[in-house]
Amino acid sequence: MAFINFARREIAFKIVYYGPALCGKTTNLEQIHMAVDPRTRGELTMLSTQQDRTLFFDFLPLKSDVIKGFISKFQLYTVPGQNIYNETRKLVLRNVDGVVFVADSQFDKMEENLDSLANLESNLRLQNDSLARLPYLLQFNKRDLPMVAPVHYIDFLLNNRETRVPTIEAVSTEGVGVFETLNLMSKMVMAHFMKQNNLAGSSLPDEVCVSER
Ligand SMILES: Nc1nc2c(ncn2[C@@H]2O[C@H](COP(=O)(O)OP(=O)(O)OP(=O)(O)O)[C@@H](O)[C@H]2O)c(=O)[nH]1
Ligand SMILES: [Mg+2]
Repeated sequence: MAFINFARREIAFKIVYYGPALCGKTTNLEQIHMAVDPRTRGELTMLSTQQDRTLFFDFLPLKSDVIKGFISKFQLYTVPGQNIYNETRKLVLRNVDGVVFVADSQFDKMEENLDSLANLESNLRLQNDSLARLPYLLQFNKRDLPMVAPVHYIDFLLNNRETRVPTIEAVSTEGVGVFETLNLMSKMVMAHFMKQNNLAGSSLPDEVCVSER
Protein backbone atom coordinates (compact mmCIF):
# COMPACT_ATOMS: atom_id res chain seq x y z
CA MET A 1 0.00 0.00 0.00
CA ALA A 2 1.40 3.38 -1.00
CA PHE A 3 2.78 5.51 1.79
CA ILE A 4 0.85 8.76 2.14
CA ASN A 5 2.33 11.76 3.92
CA PHE A 6 -0.63 14.10 4.44
CA ALA A 7 1.45 16.88 5.97
CA ARG A 8 3.62 17.05 2.86
CA ARG A 9 0.81 16.07 0.48
CA GLU A 10 3.03 13.34 -0.87
CA ILE A 11 2.40 9.76 -1.96
CA ALA A 12 5.31 7.36 -2.22
CA PHE A 13 4.89 4.33 -4.45
CA LYS A 14 7.21 1.40 -3.95
CA ILE A 15 8.19 -0.62 -7.00
CA VAL A 16 10.33 -3.72 -6.62
CA TYR A 17 12.36 -5.34 -9.40
CA TYR A 18 12.24 -9.07 -8.77
CA GLY A 19 13.67 -12.07 -10.63
CA PRO A 20 16.37 -14.75 -10.62
CA ALA A 21 20.06 -14.07 -10.01
CA LEU A 22 21.81 -12.13 -12.78
CA CYS A 23 18.64 -11.53 -14.81
CA GLY A 24 19.37 -7.79 -15.01
CA LYS A 25 17.47 -6.11 -12.16
CA THR A 26 20.37 -3.92 -11.06
CA THR A 27 21.11 -3.01 -14.67
CA ASN A 28 17.52 -1.75 -15.05
CA LEU A 29 17.88 0.45 -11.98
CA GLU A 30 21.24 1.80 -13.06
CA GLN A 31 19.89 2.74 -16.48
CA ILE A 32 16.90 4.49 -14.93
CA HIS A 33 19.04 6.31 -12.41
CA MET A 34 21.24 7.63 -15.22
CA ALA A 35 18.23 8.81 -17.21
CA VAL A 36 16.24 10.55 -14.49
CA ASP A 37 16.86 14.26 -13.96
CA PRO A 38 19.53 14.51 -11.22
CA ARG A 39 17.59 17.38 -9.61
CA THR A 40 14.62 15.12 -8.93
CA ARG A 41 16.30 11.93 -7.85
CA GLY A 42 18.03 10.60 -4.77
CA GLU A 43 21.31 8.70 -4.61
CA LEU A 44 21.57 5.12 -5.85
CA THR A 45 22.04 3.45 -2.49
CA MET A 46 23.25 -0.01 -1.55
CA LEU A 47 20.86 -1.07 1.19
CA SER A 48 22.64 -3.93 2.84
CA THR A 49 25.83 -5.87 2.44
CA GLN A 50 27.84 -5.70 -0.73
CA GLN A 51 27.18 -9.40 -1.35
CA ASP A 52 23.43 -9.30 -1.50
CA ARG A 53 23.29 -6.39 -3.93
CA THR A 54 20.08 -4.68 -2.85
CA LEU A 55 19.76 -1.26 -4.43
CA PHE A 56 17.40 1.60 -3.86
CA PHE A 57 16.71 5.11 -5.08
CA ASP A 58 13.74 7.45 -5.23
CA PHE A 59 12.72 10.15 -7.67
CA LEU A 60 9.91 12.37 -8.80
CA PRO A 61 8.26 11.36 -12.06
CA LEU A 62 8.03 13.75 -15.02
CA LYS A 63 4.44 14.39 -14.16
CA SER A 64 4.14 14.16 -10.42
CA ASP A 65 0.76 15.83 -9.99
CA VAL A 66 -1.30 13.09 -11.61
CA ILE A 67 -3.16 12.52 -8.36
CA LYS A 68 -4.83 15.80 -7.57
CA GLY A 69 -3.49 17.62 -4.55
CA PHE A 70 -0.57 15.25 -4.06
CA ILE A 71 2.97 14.99 -5.31
CA SER A 72 3.71 11.41 -6.24
CA LYS A 73 7.13 9.98 -5.76
CA PHE A 74 8.54 6.61 -6.76
CA GLN A 75 10.86 4.38 -4.80
CA LEU A 76 12.62 1.72 -6.84
CA TYR A 77 14.19 -1.33 -5.23
CA THR A 78 16.02 -4.38 -6.53
CA VAL A 79 16.22 -7.59 -4.60
CA PRO A 80 19.14 -10.01 -4.69
CA GLY A 81 18.18 -12.96 -6.88
CA GLN A 82 20.30 -15.70 -5.33
CA ASN A 83 18.38 -18.26 -3.25
CA ILE A 84 20.31 -17.59 -0.06
CA TYR A 85 19.02 -14.02 0.19
CA ASN A 86 15.36 -14.82 0.71
CA GLU A 87 15.17 -12.98 4.04
CA THR A 88 16.31 -9.80 2.30
CA ARG A 89 13.71 -10.30 -0.43
CA LYS A 90 10.95 -10.67 2.16
CA LEU A 91 12.00 -7.41 3.81
CA VAL A 92 12.20 -5.51 0.55
CA LEU A 93 8.75 -6.74 -0.48
CA ARG A 94 7.06 -5.19 2.55
CA ASN A 95 4.45 -2.62 1.52
CA VAL A 96 5.23 -3.10 -2.14
CA ASP A 97 2.91 -1.34 -4.62
CA GLY A 98 4.06 -2.98 -7.83
CA VAL A 99 6.48 -5.62 -9.07
CA VAL A 100 8.51 -5.70 -12.25
CA PHE A 101 9.38 -9.35 -12.72
CA VAL A 102 12.56 -9.47 -14.80
CA ALA A 103 12.88 -12.81 -16.57
CA ASP A 104 16.15 -13.95 -18.12
CA SER A 105 15.26 -14.91 -21.69
CA GLN A 106 18.00 -17.51 -22.09
CA PHE A 107 16.64 -21.03 -22.63
CA ASP A 108 18.67 -22.49 -19.80
CA LYS A 109 17.25 -19.96 -17.32
CA MET A 110 13.61 -20.98 -17.57
CA GLU A 111 13.70 -23.11 -14.45
CA GLU A 112 15.28 -20.26 -12.50
CA ASN A 113 12.62 -17.88 -13.80
CA LEU A 114 9.87 -20.24 -12.68
CA ASP A 115 11.48 -20.78 -9.28
CA SER A 116 11.86 -17.06 -8.75
CA LEU A 117 8.24 -16.37 -9.68
CA ALA A 118 7.10 -19.12 -7.28
CA ASN A 119 9.35 -17.60 -4.61
CA LEU A 120 7.75 -14.19 -5.21
CA GLU A 121 4.30 -15.70 -4.81
CA SER A 122 5.17 -17.47 -1.60
CA ASN A 123 6.83 -14.37 -0.12
CA LEU A 124 3.78 -12.29 -1.02
CA ARG A 125 1.53 -14.86 0.59
CA LEU A 126 3.50 -14.49 3.84
CA GLN A 127 2.47 -10.85 3.92
CA ASN A 128 -1.14 -11.63 2.95
CA ASP A 129 -0.66 -10.32 -0.54
CA SER A 130 -0.80 -12.03 -3.92
CA LEU A 131 -0.07 -11.55 -7.59
CA ALA A 132 -3.81 -11.50 -8.19
CA ARG A 133 -4.08 -8.27 -6.20
CA LEU A 134 -0.79 -6.58 -6.91
CA PRO A 135 0.01 -4.69 -10.13
CA TYR A 136 2.89 -6.49 -11.85
CA LEU A 137 4.31 -7.03 -15.30
CA LEU A 138 6.91 -9.24 -16.93
CA GLN A 139 10.06 -7.97 -18.57
CA PHE A 140 11.77 -10.48 -20.87
CA ASN A 141 15.36 -9.31 -20.62
CA LYS A 142 18.58 -10.19 -22.47
CA ARG A 143 16.87 -10.44 -25.86
CA ASP A 144 20.25 -9.69 -27.47
CA LEU A 145 21.76 -13.03 -26.49
CA PRO A 146 21.92 -15.91 -28.99
CA MET A 147 20.23 -18.72 -27.03
CA VAL A 148 16.99 -17.03 -26.02
CA ALA A 149 13.60 -18.71 -25.83
CA PRO A 150 10.84 -17.34 -28.08
CA VAL A 151 8.71 -14.73 -26.36
CA HIS A 152 5.53 -16.81 -26.68
CA TYR A 153 7.23 -19.69 -24.88
CA ILE A 154 8.33 -17.55 -21.92
CA ASP A 155 4.88 -16.06 -21.89
CA PHE A 156 3.33 -19.52 -21.82
CA LEU A 157 5.51 -20.48 -18.86
CA LEU A 158 5.26 -17.33 -16.76
CA ASN A 159 2.11 -15.55 -17.79
CA ASN A 160 -0.53 -18.19 -17.26
CA ARG A 161 -2.59 -16.85 -14.37
CA GLU A 162 -6.22 -15.84 -14.53
CA THR A 163 -5.38 -12.38 -15.77
CA ARG A 164 -2.58 -12.05 -18.31
CA VAL A 165 -0.20 -9.22 -17.47
CA PRO A 166 1.69 -6.96 -19.86
CA THR A 167 5.07 -8.17 -21.15
CA ILE A 168 7.97 -6.10 -22.45
CA GLU A 169 11.07 -7.30 -24.29
CA ALA A 170 14.29 -5.71 -23.13
CA VAL A 171 18.03 -5.47 -23.50
CA SER A 172 18.62 -3.64 -20.28
CA THR A 173 22.37 -3.20 -20.79
CA GLU A 174 21.48 -1.03 -23.80
CA GLY A 175 18.49 0.62 -22.18
CA VAL A 176 16.08 -1.11 -24.58
CA GLY A 177 12.67 -1.61 -22.98
CA VAL A 178 13.85 -0.26 -19.65
CA PHE A 179 11.92 3.02 -19.67
CA GLU A 180 8.91 1.43 -21.31
CA THR A 181 8.84 -1.03 -18.42
CA LEU A 182 9.10 1.65 -15.76
CA ASN A 183 6.56 3.97 -17.37
CA LEU A 184 4.01 1.20 -17.73
CA MET A 185 4.59 -0.12 -14.20
CA SER A 186 4.20 3.38 -12.78
CA LYS A 187 0.97 3.91 -14.64
CA MET A 188 -0.38 0.58 -13.43
CA VAL A 189 0.54 1.38 -9.83
CA MET A 190 -1.03 4.85 -9.94
CA ALA A 191 -4.17 3.62 -11.65
CA HIS A 192 -4.52 0.85 -9.05
CA PHE A 193 -4.11 3.34 -6.22
CA MET A 194 -6.69 5.74 -7.65
CA LYS A 195 -9.17 2.94 -8.19
CA GLN A 196 -8.74 1.55 -4.70
CA ASN A 197 -9.19 4.96 -3.13
CA ASN A 198 -11.91 6.24 -5.44
CA LEU A 199 -9.69 9.18 -6.28
CA ALA A 200 -10.04 11.47 -9.21
CA GLY A 201 -6.92 11.98 -11.22
CA SER A 202 -5.98 13.56 -14.49
CA SER A 203 -5.46 11.03 -17.27
CA LEU A 204 -2.22 9.17 -16.91
CA PRO A 205 0.45 10.04 -19.48
CA ASP A 206 2.33 7.23 -21.25
CA GLU A 207 5.69 8.60 -20.27
CA VAL A 208 4.97 9.19 -16.63
CA CYS A 209 8.54 8.72 -15.40
CA VAL A 210 11.13 9.00 -18.15
CA SER A 211 11.04 9.92 -21.81
CA GLU A 212 12.12 7.30 -24.30
CA ARG A 213 15.41 8.35 -25.81
N1 LIG B 1 23.78 -9.46 -22.84
C1 LIG B 1 23.07 -8.90 -21.85
N2 LIG B 1 23.56 -8.89 -20.63
C2 LIG B 1 22.81 -8.34 -19.65
C3 LIG B 1 21.53 -7.76 -19.90
N3 LIG B 1 21.05 -7.29 -18.75
C4 LIG B 1 21.97 -7.54 -17.81
N4 LIG B 1 23.06 -8.16 -18.35
C5 LIG B 1 24.28 -8.60 -17.66
O1 LIG B 1 23.95 -9.63 -16.74
C6 LIG B 1 24.76 -9.53 -15.57
C7 LIG B 1 23.89 -9.45 -14.34
O2 LIG B 1 23.16 -8.24 -14.35
P1 LIG B 1 22.61 -7.57 -13.01
O3 LIG B 1 21.86 -6.37 -13.41
O4 LIG B 1 23.70 -7.40 -12.03
O5 LIG B 1 21.66 -8.72 -12.53
P2 LIG B 1 20.76 -8.79 -11.19
O6 LIG B 1 19.43 -9.28 -11.60
O7 LIG B 1 20.81 -7.49 -10.46
O8 LIG B 1 21.51 -9.91 -10.36
P3 LIG B 1 21.46 -10.22 -8.76
O9 LIG B 1 21.65 -8.94 -8.04
O10 LIG B 1 22.54 -11.21 -8.54
O11 LIG B 1 20.14 -10.86 -8.48
C8 LIG B 1 25.67 -8.31 -15.78
O12 LIG B 1 26.89 -8.73 -16.28
C9 LIG B 1 24.90 -7.49 -16.81
O13 LIG B 1 25.73 -6.65 -17.57
C10 LIG B 1 21.03 -7.80 -21.24
O14 LIG B 1 19.92 -7.35 -21.57
N5 LIG B 1 21.84 -8.39 -22.17
MG1 LIG C 1 21.38 -7.01 -8.51
